[in-house]
Amino acid sequence: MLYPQMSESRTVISLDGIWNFKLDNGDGFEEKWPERKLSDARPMPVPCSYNDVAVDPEIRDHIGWVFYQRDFYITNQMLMSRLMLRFGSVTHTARIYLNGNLLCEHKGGFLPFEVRLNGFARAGSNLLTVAVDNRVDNTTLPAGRLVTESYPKIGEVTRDYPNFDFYNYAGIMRPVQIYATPHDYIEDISIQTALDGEVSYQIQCSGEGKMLVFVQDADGRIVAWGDDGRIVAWGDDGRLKIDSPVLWEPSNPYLYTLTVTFGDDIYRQTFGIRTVEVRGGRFLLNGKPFYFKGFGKHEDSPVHGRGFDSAMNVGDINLLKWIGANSFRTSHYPYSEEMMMLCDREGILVIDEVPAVGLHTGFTATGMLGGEANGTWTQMQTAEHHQEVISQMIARDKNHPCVVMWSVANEPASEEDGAAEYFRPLVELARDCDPQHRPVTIVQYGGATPETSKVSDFIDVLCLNRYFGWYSQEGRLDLAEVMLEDELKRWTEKYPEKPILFTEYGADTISGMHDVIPTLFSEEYQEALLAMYHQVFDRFPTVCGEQAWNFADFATAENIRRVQGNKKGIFTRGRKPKKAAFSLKERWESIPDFDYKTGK
Ligand code: GCB
Repeated sequence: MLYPQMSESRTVISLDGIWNFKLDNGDGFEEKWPERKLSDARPMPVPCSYNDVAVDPEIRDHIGWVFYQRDFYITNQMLMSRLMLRFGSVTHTARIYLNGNLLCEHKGGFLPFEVRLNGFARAGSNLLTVAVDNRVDNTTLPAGRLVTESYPKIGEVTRDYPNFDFYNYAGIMRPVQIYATPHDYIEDISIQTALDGEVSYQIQCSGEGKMLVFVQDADGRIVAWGDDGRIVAWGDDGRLKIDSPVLWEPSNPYLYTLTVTFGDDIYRQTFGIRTVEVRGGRFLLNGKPFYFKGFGKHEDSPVHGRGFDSAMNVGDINLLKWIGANSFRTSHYPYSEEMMMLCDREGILVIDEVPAVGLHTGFTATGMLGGEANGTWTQMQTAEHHQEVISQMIARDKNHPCVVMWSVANEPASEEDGAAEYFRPLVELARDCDPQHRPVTIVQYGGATPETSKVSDFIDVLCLNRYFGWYSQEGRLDLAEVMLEDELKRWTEKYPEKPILFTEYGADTISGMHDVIPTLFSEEYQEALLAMYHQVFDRFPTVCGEQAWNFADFATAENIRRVQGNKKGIFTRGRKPKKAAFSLKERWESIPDFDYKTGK
């Protein structure tokens, strides 16, 4: 799926700004709210989560539908083009209405979708209404539990328990755009590269036209020509060769641009020349053993919630560079397309994760769940939607050089009966969807050991989230260390050919809380715990990286394990460093991106 872009043939108009907003009173659809101006509406920024801006518990904790609305003008001339309305993401379910007519419904809160406006939009004023539902249950990703309970005096109360440890922010979270293209247009582009400069491309078009393809380097010089002026219908495949290619690497994220002209349409797709491969227990970038240094992150900040915020994104990338990191995981959902483009440009490697979190009926991280052990794969009704989000994420992100691995889930019940049957087809799907054949992983929690995991045989990299010294052996780093080392030994004995990446390890830490003896929640304990993990990682050659949990403190649902959110950040929610940030900086600045453990 192509990102909307201005070119000689394309126009993009932003619909971001202040929209009207209203909670559904339960009758919004029956009363046909999309047909007229919302009465008693309040202002709501787009893009943004609605929860924190409203300063109103009724809105923050609302369960179910809300309505957004705005009008916009269209000219006669615009109607002559192919006109699309595109949402970067609406969390979690959206119904889009134009002038009262339902245009489309979309499920899944973290990926873009678009709908054609021709035939529905009219010259002049148009009324756009977006209804948004934030409910999560055993059919959604992420998964949750909708529970109705009865209370004395109050009666029935419905609560929606997220089966995941981040606040269930909702709304129109990413940019909304209208874009226009010619009627015969470029629909999709896929690019694959090799280290010798060979570039293969597949172009999908709608209609018929003259095709012209060429590549420019970062200074705009044309360095390779592909097809030159043939008439093609519906698409084209080809190969071209760039002499003396400059490779994309974290220290030099060099980008080329493939320009495609098809009839009157022009689209420019950036790409980097790099390869990714897993071989002999190593993760290879451009054929060299790479060491991941970084974090699991969240799209999370005060006021915006999970809403797109380019200042926050650029600031976070700069903090990653300050601390010596070279990578992050998009825990626990695909991040904005704008963030992916930034990582391409800034040389940050990304593990791209679908929103498959909460696939564990026995999971208790929110302190409120708990369920049937071994019941996950009979209770969850997510398999079909899981396929959708995998193929949509890969279709969206396949050309990004920054993306080096796909994560098909975070901490599912991979030790339970039925896990292999559930996941094997999904891992195969991810492999089939990706023209670049990146490695595929499933991030596994402590309950899935080398002995119990039912998915480790068919994933490429063992991604482990471990909390020895926090959720177990709390306060006893000596015990935590032997447990961690023992488990790592067992993983490496069973899977000597698979690299191991630590995708989570950490401790809740209250910024400003200090102690001479490193006690739980103190800045000193966080620092000591990370140092202990690092010593153990350094004893194992197939540990190919460390991504601490979390980059910054973040909001979660209310529960007794969380004090105004999860405090495992190395930075506070306002991005101030805790003590551990300085020791991480020292360590990571001394670890090279390549050949850390090969002694070269
Ligand atoms: C995990 C989850 C992550 C939580 C973290 C924690 O294993 O993957 O979403 O936030 O633990 O801090 O408990």
